[in-house]
Amino acid sequence: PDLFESPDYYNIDDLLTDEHKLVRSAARDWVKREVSPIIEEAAQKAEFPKQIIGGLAEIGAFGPYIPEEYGGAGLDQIAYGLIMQEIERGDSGVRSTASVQSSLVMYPIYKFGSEEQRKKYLHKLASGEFMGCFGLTEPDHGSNPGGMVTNFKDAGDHYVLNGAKMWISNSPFADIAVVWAKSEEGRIHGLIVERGMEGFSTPETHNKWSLRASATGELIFDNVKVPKENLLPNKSGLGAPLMCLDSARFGIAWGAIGAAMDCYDTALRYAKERQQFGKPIGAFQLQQKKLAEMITEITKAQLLAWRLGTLRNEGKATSAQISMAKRNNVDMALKIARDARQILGGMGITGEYSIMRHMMNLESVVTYEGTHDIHLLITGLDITGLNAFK
Ligand code: TGC
Ligand code: FAD
Repeated sequence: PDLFESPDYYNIDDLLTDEHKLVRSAARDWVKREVSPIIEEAAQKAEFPKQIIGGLAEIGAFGPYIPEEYGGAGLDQIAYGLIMQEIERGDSGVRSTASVQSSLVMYPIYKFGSEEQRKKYLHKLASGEFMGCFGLTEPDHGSNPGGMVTNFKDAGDHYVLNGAKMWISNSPFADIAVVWAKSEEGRIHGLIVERGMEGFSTPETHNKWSLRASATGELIFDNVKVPKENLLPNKSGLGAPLMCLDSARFGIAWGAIGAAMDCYDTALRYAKERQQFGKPIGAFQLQQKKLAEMITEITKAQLLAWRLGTLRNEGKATSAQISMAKRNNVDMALKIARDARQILGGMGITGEYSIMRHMMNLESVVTYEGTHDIHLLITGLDITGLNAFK
């Protein structure tokens, strides 16, 4: 059965292949069945619902575009985007787990790893037997990861890793961490650090008001001995983690549309049913303005994401184009969540509806993977050639 019930104001479905629609239906069906019924309670309790890991693997959310020979789903970029959209319709925190596993853990191992590393980790990550996390951000280096101080020294048959990472999605339960650290020469490299290595700990970050169903923590390295074969050999420099971010940011540009669609769907239905002053609140111009602007912005975001997907499929999307879509689409979703919350009045602040959870989640999404400001500066640099960062 065609499970698609969602805004498609510009018939964007006509731009999708049958495979895209099939992948989307499977993801949407799974989110409805397995995520929507449990996610509110998980968020209220601030617990990552580990029971959904197997389902995420089954819908191809772990490594959608990683080739099948390495356990991935072997899909194209638009299918990857649609899976992220459907997951984030459920919850941005669940999408975070999938983004990190796919684009920040599997992708660097696939792209920069040795054949042995690919064979050792990728199948297990695709099936969810192993969960991963990505350590770039540090307490004193967020928007400016190039300033990182985490470092490793050559100690003969192994490296010795020291430093700390902060705000790391999945860290409290991850089996492996892809960690970015500087060599003695000051060059950034990726290292695979495994849970259980002596001196490696992952304390959880508590009391978040956002992404409560996603576990966030630190990565602390106190003279951790990392075997030399755990260094990703095929790319170094800040460009390596930034390539991972390009892939994750692309997925987020699609994911945010899912959160926005869920808020819009909920607000539209509510506005048609809720009566005040003798008529549905959807009959008042002020509420129609909100709803009409929402569908306009969702439609623009869908077109941006679809076009970016075709460019990524052709290997032609630039990082700056990805920044524009991430920034626009997350900002769009956050504004829609805020307006949708108002349409629901007092009901909008309760856990009976998903809107307030989306709104709080999106406050993280607008900050992680490059803040709203940073992505604007990337566009600014791209169009002027003048660097306003430093
Ligand atoms: P800059 O001098 O511009 O660049 C350093 C080197 O990297 C190259 N490069 C890229 N390469 C590949 N892809 C890209 N997108 C690239 N962007 C730049 C560049 O050519 C250069 O190469 P080389 O050979 O000349 O050395 O670097 P910068 O230090 O000025 O910083 C640039 C800036 C600010 C844009 C960048 O650092 C940045 O994007 N900052 C934001 C940090 C960020 O996004 N952190 C995210 C952490 S992970 C996360 O949040 C996960 S959330 C969980 C989830 O996804 O759900
Ligand atoms: P800062 O860099 O200190 O920025 C603070 C403010 O200053 C922002 O408004 C920013 O836009 C502004 N600013 C900074 N520099 C400039 C400038 N040059 N010009 C103008 N304004 C500027 N990181 C990981 O590595 N892995 C993860 O899995 C991960 N998961 C995360 C999960 C959550 C829930 C959160 C909240 C964050 C996560 N992050 C992760 C970290 C995230 O990427 C950083 O929070 C983000 O890059 C911003 O860094 P910061 O928080 O240090 O803010």
